[in-house]
Amino acid sequence: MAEVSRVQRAPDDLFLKIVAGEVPATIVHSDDLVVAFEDVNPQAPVHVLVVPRERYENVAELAAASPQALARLVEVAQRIADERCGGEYRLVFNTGTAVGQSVFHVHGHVLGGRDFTWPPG
Ligand code: D5M
Repeated sequence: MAEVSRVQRAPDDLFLKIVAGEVPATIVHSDDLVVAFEDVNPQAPVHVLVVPRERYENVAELAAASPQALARLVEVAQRIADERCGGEYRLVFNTGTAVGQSVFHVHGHVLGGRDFTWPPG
């Protein structure tokens, strides 16, 4: 597996390149607002990333600029979880390096297919 850069900031936006088809990924959903693909380093049996086609750094920026895209992202996350893990899943938006954000193009992690602990580590 290729080494994944720790931090991806604009203009070197890895997920924009995936959306554009310039970097390969296993795409599981694509529409006019969002694209979903398999995480390259899965943390659970189901680990899909859902991203808006447009670049926003975090979920608050996305909510302010395009609530339609955020709503679609959540709808697609739910659909993936319904199909793959009985609708039980964790939807995670890491915001900031301190909590583990490494790609600064907002993405929802759809995680499921195993038991999770709380609080998260
Ligand atoms: O999550 C960033 C996530 O992005 C992390 O779980 C790995 C994943 N990633 C990194 N590069 C790729 C490629 N090329 N394809 C698929 N998934 C990838 P964060 O919340 O920013 O830490």
